[in-house]
Amino acid sequence: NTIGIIFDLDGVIVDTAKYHFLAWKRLADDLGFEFTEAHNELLKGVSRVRSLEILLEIGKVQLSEAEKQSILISKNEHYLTYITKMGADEILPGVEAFLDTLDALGIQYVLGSASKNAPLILKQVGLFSRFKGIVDGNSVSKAKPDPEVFLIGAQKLKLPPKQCVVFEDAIAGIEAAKRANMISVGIGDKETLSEADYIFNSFTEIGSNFLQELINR
Ligand code: B16
Ligand code: MG
Repeated sequence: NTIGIIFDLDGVIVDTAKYHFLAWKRLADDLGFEFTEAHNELLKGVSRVRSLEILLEIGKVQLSEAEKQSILISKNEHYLTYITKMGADEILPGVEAFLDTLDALGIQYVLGSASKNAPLILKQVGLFSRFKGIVDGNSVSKAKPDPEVFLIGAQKLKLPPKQCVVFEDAIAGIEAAKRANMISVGIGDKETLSEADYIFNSFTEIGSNFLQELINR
């Protein structure tokens, strides 16, 4: 069976969660409440607008629409100061070797991320041109766990959903893959991602026969 791969970005290809954290924390400091790394877990895989809603719930702060818009702009400005300093050394372990294997086997892959900054980040780390297509926060109207992002990814791969394999680090992303009727591979904590069809701590853990196993499914 021909398979195609859809990669999430943050937490799978690169760890940009630490930069999202620094940017949101600065805003929380300005608003006068504490924002911790544990709180930041709730924002993984979630859209920028929804992230702000969660942040304001944590701080029990209510803002006008205009104030929210201005915070969203500042947040992204802070975030961009970190992103524009990124380089290839921030690609997560095993990712490039895995892409090399996909290329060697002729398996195509696209990006399926909630981030509006996804193209910039991929260019910063030098991976942009390797992807057959990019589906990001600019091209979807419904955020994960809605399957929209991955269904558009399947169209770019020109494959039916059941032949698509999604690599995700967030619970919302695994749920989106399931709702899209795709095979899901969790990258990260076994307990957190227990709903995934397969789970690995990182790409370095993926054995050489795994892709063949997916093809034979
Ligand atoms: P932006 P992913 C997601 O990326 C992040 O995990 C999430 O924390 C962030 O809020 C979202 O992108 C939106 O990012 O502000 O750059 O549009 O995991 O879907 O690749
Ligand atoms: Mg992610």
